[in-house]
Amino acid sequence: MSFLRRLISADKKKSGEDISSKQHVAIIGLDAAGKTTIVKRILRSEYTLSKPTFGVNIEVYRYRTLEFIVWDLGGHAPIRKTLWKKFVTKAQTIVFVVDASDQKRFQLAKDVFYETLENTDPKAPVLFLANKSDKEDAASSVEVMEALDLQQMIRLDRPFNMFRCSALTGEGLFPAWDWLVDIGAKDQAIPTWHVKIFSAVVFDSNGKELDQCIFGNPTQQANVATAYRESIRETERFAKQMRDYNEAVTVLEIMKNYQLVITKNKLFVMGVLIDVNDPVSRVLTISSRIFEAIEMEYLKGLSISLQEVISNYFPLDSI
Ligand code: G3D
Repeated sequence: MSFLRRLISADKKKSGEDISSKQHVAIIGLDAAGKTTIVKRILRSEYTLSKPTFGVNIEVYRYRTLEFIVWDLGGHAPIRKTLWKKFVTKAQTIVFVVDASDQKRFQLAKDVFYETLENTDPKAPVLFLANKSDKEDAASSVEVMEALDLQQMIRLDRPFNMFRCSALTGEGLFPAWDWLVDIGAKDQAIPTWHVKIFSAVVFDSNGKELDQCIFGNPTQQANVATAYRESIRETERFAKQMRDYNEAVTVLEIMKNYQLVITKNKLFVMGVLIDVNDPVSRVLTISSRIFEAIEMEYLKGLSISLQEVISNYFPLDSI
C-alpha cells in the first residue's frame, strides 16, 4: 500500500497548504480490459466503492484523498461522452488499460485512446498498461506499442510510460504504479524519461558471459558495432575488478558518443550502452528490474534472453 500513501503525499507537497485536495486518477479502456480488476488489486481491501449516481456505469473508488474513476470507453451514447469529458478533463493522472490478448480490438482501443487524450490535461501523466500478459495469446510489448502507435507518445511533452502487466498475477503492475507515483512526486518540468539502449551484455558474478544483445536495424547496428565490442570488454573487465564486491556501479564514456552504465549485484554484472546525453539514473532502474527478471531463469540454470527481457519490460527504451 506504500505507493498509495506516497501518491497522496506527493500530491500534498505539490498543492502546498491544501492537503485535503483530491487527486483524481482516471482508469480507462475498452470494456473487459481489466480496469476493475487492476483497481481492486492496487487498492486491495482499503477502498470504498461509491455507487454510480448518474444512471451510467461509472465506478468511483476512494482511498483517502485519492479518487479512482473507472470508465469503459467506446460505443457510448452522447450523454455519457459529455459526462465523461467532465471527469477526464480534471484527472491529474490517466491510466489506460488495454487487453493485450484482445488483438481484434487494438484498432478500436487506439482510436479511443487518442480521442480521449485530446480531452485530458496535456500535463497529466499517462500510464499505459498492456494487461493480461499471463495469457498465452497476449501480444508482446513491442506488438502492442506498434499496434497502438505509442512511439508518438514519447515525443509529447508529458510523462508517458508503458508496462506489460497481469492483474491476475500482479506481474508488472506494481512497478508500473511506482512509476506513476515517482512522476507525481516530481515537479512538472519534464526531463527525458527514456533512454536509447543500443546494446547490453550480462555476465555472472564469476565473470562468465550469459548473454549479449544489440538493438536497432542493421545500419544502426553497424554504426554502433565498435562501441558495442568495447562495451563488452569494459563490462568484463569491471566484472573481474569487482569480483569481491556485492554491489557496484560505474559509468564510462565510450567513443565520445556513448556511455556505458555497468551495474553489479550479487549474481550479475551488466553493461548497458546508451547515448552520451541520456539519464544514467534511468538505466539504474532498468538494470535492477532486469536483474529481478532474469534471476529465476539463472538460478534454475536456464538460458537468459536479454533482448527479450529488455524489449518486453522497457519497449520505449529499446527502440
Ligand atoms: P473492466 O473493468 O475493464 O471491464 P474487468 O474489466 O476488470 O471486469 O475484467 C474483465 C475480465 O478479465 C474478468 O474476467 C477478469 O477476471 C479478467 N481479467 C482481468 N485482468 C486479467 C489478467 O491480467 N489476466 C487474465 N487472465 N484475466 C484478467 P471475468 O471472467 O470475471 O469476466
